[in-house]
Amino acid sequence: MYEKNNFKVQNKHILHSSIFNPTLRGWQSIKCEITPKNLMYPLFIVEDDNAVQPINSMPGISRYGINKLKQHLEGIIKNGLQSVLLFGVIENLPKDDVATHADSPDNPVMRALPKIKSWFPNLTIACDVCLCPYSSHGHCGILKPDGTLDNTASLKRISDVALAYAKAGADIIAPSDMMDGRIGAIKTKLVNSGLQEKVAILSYTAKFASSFYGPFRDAAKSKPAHGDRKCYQLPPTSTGLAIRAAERDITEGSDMLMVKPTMIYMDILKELKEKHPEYPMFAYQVSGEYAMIYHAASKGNAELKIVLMEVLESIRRAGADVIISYFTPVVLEWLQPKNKL
Ligand code: PB1
Repeated sequence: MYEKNNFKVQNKHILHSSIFNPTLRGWQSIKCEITPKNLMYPLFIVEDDNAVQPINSMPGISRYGINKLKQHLEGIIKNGLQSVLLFGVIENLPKDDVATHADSPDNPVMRALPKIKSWFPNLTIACDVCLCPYSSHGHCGILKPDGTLDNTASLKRISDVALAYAKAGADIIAPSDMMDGRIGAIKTKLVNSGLQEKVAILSYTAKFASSFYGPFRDAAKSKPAHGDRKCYQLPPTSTGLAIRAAERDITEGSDMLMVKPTMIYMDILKELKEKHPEYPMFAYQVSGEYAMIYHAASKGNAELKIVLMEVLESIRRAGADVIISYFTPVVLEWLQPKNKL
């Protein structure tokens, strides 16, 4: 206890002694650190092998053809990139009701996998598995004739696609479809193919029917042709379903969990990490979050490096072990010793 201008401050209420220099402040936030292993980089791959297509809705992000991927990734890998998440985008291949080209030999992800593996053997490759980029109706599963979701048919199709990516070289299968039981269906096919020890599953566990996916749907040409995804993505207001989804996916064999989006779902992130501390928890900073931060900075309303590091460290504080972020390349550049804050 000490007197300060006649106001008594209890010794344990003296906080300034813990934060008066960067080292002391750093010790207060060790679990929030951002290092290369805490980042996963989403990548859009198109059919045209020589294409680089800037995405209007996501300034600074492009779709890449296979022949442009190596050059794009080399510098980022030199800066420490450890993992990527691949999304295929088709423009000329036909889209049909069963998403035939989700796993056809012409699929850009199917063709890119062996090449990326040979170029960068130490890079961990996750593949998003979903039907929406390849289906004529733009939904994430197979539909019944009445236009509602056929969960059973969807499980078969999605697990087939997952197995195809696994056989083509994927290290991680990341099903973003949100069908009930897809983790079990995928795990069963991996086990039956003898791949259960070589391919991990990263479940999009608590993935909400968010309004923050617009730029991605533009980038991946994956907007639903009719209706919305509220019958299979979680209601933004439901914590209970997020908890149940985590229990379900863990029971069915998922190796890692995810919450998506992030900034407005930090309560869910914290709750699921506290309930399942033994599972790596991923947080997907989605396209709408990317665009929001990017435009705020480009309009001069925020200093990108300071705002983005605050956002990423806060996502870590809330419980994320890995953040899936389109900003990964620029953050890895900032983390280089020559550029340390
Ligand atoms: O960055 C993003 O917005 C991610 C969008 C995400 C990709 N996994 C899905 C959201 C959606 O479009 O509904 C794609 C669904 N398979």
